[in-house]
Formats: sequence, structure tokens, C-alpha cells
Amino acid sequence: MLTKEHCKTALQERLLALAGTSLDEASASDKYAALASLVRDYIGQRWVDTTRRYDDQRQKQVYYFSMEFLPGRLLDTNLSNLGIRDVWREALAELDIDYTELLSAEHDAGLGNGGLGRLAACFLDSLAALGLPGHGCGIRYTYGLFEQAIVDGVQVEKPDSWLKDLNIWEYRKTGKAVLVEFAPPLGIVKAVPYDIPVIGFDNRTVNTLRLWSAEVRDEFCVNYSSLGPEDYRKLLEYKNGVEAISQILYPDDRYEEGRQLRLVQEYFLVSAGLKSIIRHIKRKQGSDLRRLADQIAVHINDTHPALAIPELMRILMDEEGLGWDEAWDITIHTISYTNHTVLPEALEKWPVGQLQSLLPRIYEIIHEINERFCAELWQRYPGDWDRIAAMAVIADGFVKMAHLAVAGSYSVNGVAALHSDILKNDLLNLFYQHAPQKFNNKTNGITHRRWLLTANPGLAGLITGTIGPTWLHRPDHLTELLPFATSTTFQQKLAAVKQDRKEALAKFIFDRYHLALDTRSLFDIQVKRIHAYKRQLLNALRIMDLYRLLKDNPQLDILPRTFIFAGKAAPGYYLAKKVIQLIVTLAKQINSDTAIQDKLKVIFLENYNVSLAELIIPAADISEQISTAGKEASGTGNMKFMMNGAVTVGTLDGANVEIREAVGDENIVIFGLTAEEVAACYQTGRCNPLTVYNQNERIRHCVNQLIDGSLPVIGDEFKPLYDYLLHPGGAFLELQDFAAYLEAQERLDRLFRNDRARWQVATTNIAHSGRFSSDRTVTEYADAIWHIRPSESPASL
Ligand code: 26R
Repeated sequence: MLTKEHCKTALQERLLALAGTSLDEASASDKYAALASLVRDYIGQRWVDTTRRYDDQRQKQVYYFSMEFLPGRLLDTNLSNLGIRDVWREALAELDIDYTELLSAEHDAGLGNGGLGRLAACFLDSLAALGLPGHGCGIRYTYGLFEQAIVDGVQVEKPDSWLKDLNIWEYRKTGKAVLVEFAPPLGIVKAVPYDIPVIGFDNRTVNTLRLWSAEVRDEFCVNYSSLGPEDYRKLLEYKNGVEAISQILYPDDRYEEGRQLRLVQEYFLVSAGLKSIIRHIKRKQGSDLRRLADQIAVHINDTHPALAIPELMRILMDEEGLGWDEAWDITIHTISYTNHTVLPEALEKWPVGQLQSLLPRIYEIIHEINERFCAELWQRYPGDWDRIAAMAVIADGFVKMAHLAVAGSYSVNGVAALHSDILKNDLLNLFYQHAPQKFNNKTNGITHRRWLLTANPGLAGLITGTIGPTWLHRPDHLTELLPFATSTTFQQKLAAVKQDRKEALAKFIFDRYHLALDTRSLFDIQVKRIHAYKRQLLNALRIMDLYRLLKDNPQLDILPRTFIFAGKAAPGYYLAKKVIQLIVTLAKQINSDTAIQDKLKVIFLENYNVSLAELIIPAADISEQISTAGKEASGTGNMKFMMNGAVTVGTLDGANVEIREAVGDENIVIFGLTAEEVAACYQTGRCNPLTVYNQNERIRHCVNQLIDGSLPVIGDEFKPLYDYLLHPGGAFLELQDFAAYLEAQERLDRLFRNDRARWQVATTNIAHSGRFSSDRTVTEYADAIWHIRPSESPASL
């Protein structure tokens, strides 16, 4: 048993050893490093034991391949998962150390763009919590997603040098390096793994997130004096090329650009990952790889790691000497694939020439896969050229990565019921007709440990105080809160927790932006990447509408609202950056206008990331999930807000559909066109925004404010947004959904005027959020796709 006294002496000793400093001289980051290093001590043995247990029991293990992992800070989660958070908090308090401040000294691990990378991090947390043998495989980018600053309303990107201080959680495994081979001039690259422990909650499991870093091969250190100037130049060129591989995360999650370096990264990841897995299997279970699909599962997070398919073929044939048929049989029983987007511009495709010159053997294999696949299709659909052309892996001079991923895997899943239906009926319909048994749905989830226990300890405490602690292991038990939804005492306590979180956020905003918020106003929040289809612009238009109503009638009876936005735009995404600029401009106008009596405030918070999300989400009254129906594959922010008792206003898109199913119509505010209506709209071309604009005066007025000079702060800088909104067929149906959105906001207003109803809705949302825990999601993957089992009973200590 770890006692407070142990903690206090251990920390002081570790400070001396690590930083050569006494407690009162130590900085917050010294103290952070000392505590984190003690956590390393605690987990070492469990990590070794877990690995040995998996090997000894010859457990089937899953490897989750992803170009992105977005774990955020780890110290609090790790302490909490180890069950020593409380004792440490108390010990630190007695030493007069501010726990929250100490946690803030950790740099966010931000190796992801958004939803896809954060999902990968939630899955790792759940795998470990469930005692499941599952590991992450990714890239150790020197620079994570850029840091965002807003300067004069404009997004500026700064490098995220998250490794500039020591990363305490990683273990460099020099001895486990592998070589990855590209065609000249890049040639042979050394891949060095850095392992990060993934600690299970309240069990003895410690899994591994293995991140690969690119280095020059050892032969690089030759005798330089023997080199002529030309050789020397080549050597430097090689070094620069190699080191670029794991230098940066691509900050674009929208537009597939066919960048060479991105392709290099993708192959680097899958080749290093597969080689090290296969080496391990051979060492532990012998060199016969014909049972590989019973020993491991390899999951690819979107198509970014889809080269795992030809790479596994290459290893099995060229390095292990198997024939094509045998290798193919193993490959398609080993690899499973998740699709995360239906937006055509985000679907990966690589020019044949580029693949061929960088990875000639891999291209050869893809070519053969395509030949055989098309031959199979020809057998099945003789003469149906159009169908075969539409399904081919190589077409029009491109390798289509989604087609490769479907053809080369045994399971294809979408991330919410609606999304999986769209895959089956639309985007991948021909593949569904051909192999329906591959297709399945796995609705996304989030880890309730980070998003409730860590991010909102006050709410977690209230829940445990009300229904006991079983929900921590069994999030479905949150439904036991339902009887308390109408209890006055419970409602009051819930209101107090929400108020506390709103004050914490308001304090942060005041300290940082010198803007004072009314914490009694409704915190109406939209935080996520800035994308046209997510329609932050629709939200901004609604604010413009409301502001105009208030200007015309300052006595207008509305509940005061604070609109909070945050999110990054891809650096080259012009329109998204304009939207940020619009929000910041509106904030300037509205926040300084005394005529509206503080009824509205608007703020755009810079540099949205996991730790900021942990501060923002618990403070939300209203969660904005307003994407054009059919476009948001799932969304996961929607789940985080719901779990923290916010009321969702949203379209029938992604997982919103299932959230409505879970909570019932009266506990969510749904509006707008359905996915089917949206599709019809686009198809017939009869959805012209101009029609709405011409017919609806209120909307016309609102949109005109973008250009007509009626808002003194706006000149001609938003003409591009005006044009976008009115462009026939171009926009994401912002105007077509506008009236419905305004009506939905009125419904919300009515709901929030009724205190009892409002907290009843909040409680109901929390109670039904267990279904959206990633524990549920990962259990479904484990049972139905990966066929892996826990190696210990979930809560055994
Ligand atoms: C540039 C290119 C290749 C690229 C496109 C898209 C790179 C990265 C992406 C990110 C996409 C795939 C993504 O993050 N999708 C999100 O996945 C979440 C987790 O499943 C969903 O919740 C969310 O709806 C979806 O947009």
C-alpha cells in the first residue's frame, strides 16, 4: 500500500536525483518530471508481466495501425488507472503543491488531427482497461499538430515541438530497430521504436503503444575522410531525406494531396510495424507463419496504413518463401479495415508512377492484386465492364486505397449505424454486393475514464456518490442514474457541478483573454476541426441573426448566451480560415456592444487540443453537432458532451442518430434535413440556396450582413463566404437548414427556461452515455472482428 508519507519522501528524493533540486526550489515541470518518473517505476514490472503473459499463453493479439494517435496528457490518467491518484493528490496538497498546475506542466501529446487520432487513443485506453491484448502502432512525429494562434482574427500556425523537453513516457528500444527499404535515392532507413506504456484501469494490464522514428542506418557512420565532396553531398542528402520521414504530422484531414513524403510515412509505418510483429511471433512461436491469422490481427485505421496489405504479402512471399495463394489467404484473414469518411476529396489515391518509383516491389504486388481481383469480378459479372472498372484497385492511373483496403481485408466497418449504411448502400455499394459478409458497423465510443473521471472529477464523484462505483468498470450501469433524473437534490448537485465547471472555464477565459463571462448565461459550444461540412458558418449566421434581433429590440426576452468556439483549420483551407475570422470579428463587435446588455458574448479559443477539450466540455450547457446530414461519419465530441450533461442540438448525422435513440426525442434537439433528403437535394440539383435566400427575408437579411456594411466591423473581407453560401450546389446546405436551426434554438430556449426539465434532460443524457463508452465499442471489435479475449478477468488485482 502506497501511503502519503511514502509519496512525500519519494518525491523529494526523486527531485534531488533528477533535477538536483529541493522541493521549494523546484519548478512545476521539475515536480511533474519527478512524479512521472515515479509512475514509471510503478509500472515497469506490470508491463513486463503483461507482455510475458500474452506470450506464454500464446494469446491472439491485435495491432492497431494508425498514422495518428492523440492521447493528450498522460500523468493524471496514469495515476488514476493505477489507483493512486487520490493518495498522490493528498500528499501533494500536504507539500503545498497545486496538483492541477503540476499536471499542466506536461506537454500534450498531439500526434493527430482530430477524431480519427483521438478515437485511436480512446481504443488503447479501453483495450488496456478490459485486459485485452491490443497495442498501438504509429509514428513518433517530432512535431505534432501545429499550435494555433489567432492574430488579428487570422489563424497562424506554429510548430508543436512537444519533444523539446524530455518525453517521460517513452522508452527508446534501440535493440528492436528494423530496416525499411525504399528505392534509391532514399534507400534503406532505420526505424527505431519508442514504446509508451498503456496502463489498464484498476487491473494489472500494461499494453504498448509503439511509435516509430526514422534514423539513418548504422553504415552511415563511415570514415568521412575517405569521401569525396560528391559522396559527402549525397550522404547529407540521404540523412536529410531520412530524418524528414518522422518529422511532421500532416495537418490536413480534408484534402488528399498525393504528397510524396506522406506516402513515404505510410510505408515506413506499415513496414516497420509488420516486420517487428513478425520477428516477435517467430521468436516466441516458431517460424511457421501459416497460422499467422490465428496469432495476430492487424487493424488499419482508415486507408492510411493500407499498404500493410501488399507489405504483408511481400514479407510472406519474398522473405518467408510462401506462394501467392498461401500468402493471400493469410493476409486477408489478418487485416481488417475501418472507414472514417465518405467525403470524396478525403479518399486516398496514389498516382501509379509515384508508387512505382518509390516502392517498385510493393507496386508490383498491388498490380497483381488488382489483376486477380478483376479476374474474379469478371468470373462473377462477365461482360460488366463498367462495374469492374468502378471496383478496380488501379484505375485512371491511380491506386485507390479504399478499394485496396476492402479487397485485401476480411472486415470493413463504418463508425456509426448511419455511416455504415451509407458505405453499404452508396460509397462502397458495389463491394457490398460482391462481399456483403465483410461489412459491419462499430459505432464509435469514448473512454469514460478520461472524459468523465479525469476531465470532470466533480461529476464523477457525484455519480459514484449516487449509484456507487460499478459504472467505472461497467459504464452501462450509468443508467442507474435514471431514477434520479427528477430528484430535486440530485438536480441541485448536478447544477452545482456544472456551475463549478463553468466558473473554471470562465476563469481561464478571463485570465487569458480578459473577457468576463456571465456564468449564469447558457454556454453554447461548438468545438471541433473547422470544416465546411461541420457548418460552423451556420452557427455564426445564427449568432448574426440573434444579434440583429437584439439590436432592433434590446428588450427581447431571450436567455443570455455565451457562444464558445474552438478548432483548427488546415493551413491551406482558405474558407475555413475565413470562418474563424468571421467568428473573431463577430466577437469583437458583439462583446463590446453595451446596447445588448451582456445578453450575448462570443469567443473563439485558440489552439483546441485534448487538454483544452477537458476544460471546455464539462462546462457546456449546449452541444452543437450540426453537420450536413450524411457527412459526419460519427462524431465523438457529441458523446463527450452528452456524458458531461450537455443538451445536444444536432442534425440526424453520424452517431447523433444513435444518441437520439438512446435518450429519446424529448432529450435531444434534432433539426434539419435527413441524410436521404440531403442526397436527393444534391442529386436533383433542385436545392438552390438562392431560392431560400430570395424567399426568406430574415435569412436574406442575415446573409447580407456579410457584405452590406450594416455591421461596422465588417468590410469586404467576407465576400468569399457570401459567395460560397449562395453558390448553387456548392455549399453544405447551410441556408436550406437555417430556418429549422433557428426553430431548434427556440426549442432549446424553452427547455432551458424550465429548470426542472433542463436538469432532467441533462441527467438522462449522462445516464444513457454508457452505451457510447469505447469499452462497449472495443468489446464489439474484440468479439466480432479481432477474436481476442481478455487475459485476466477485467477487474482482478
Ligand atoms: C488527407 C487525408 C488522407 C486525410 C483525410 C481524412 C487524413 C485524415 C482524415 C481524417 C478523417 C478520416 C477523420 O478524422 N475522420 C473522423 O473520424 C472520426 C472517428 O471515427 C469520426 O468520429 C468523424 O466523424 C470523422 O470525421
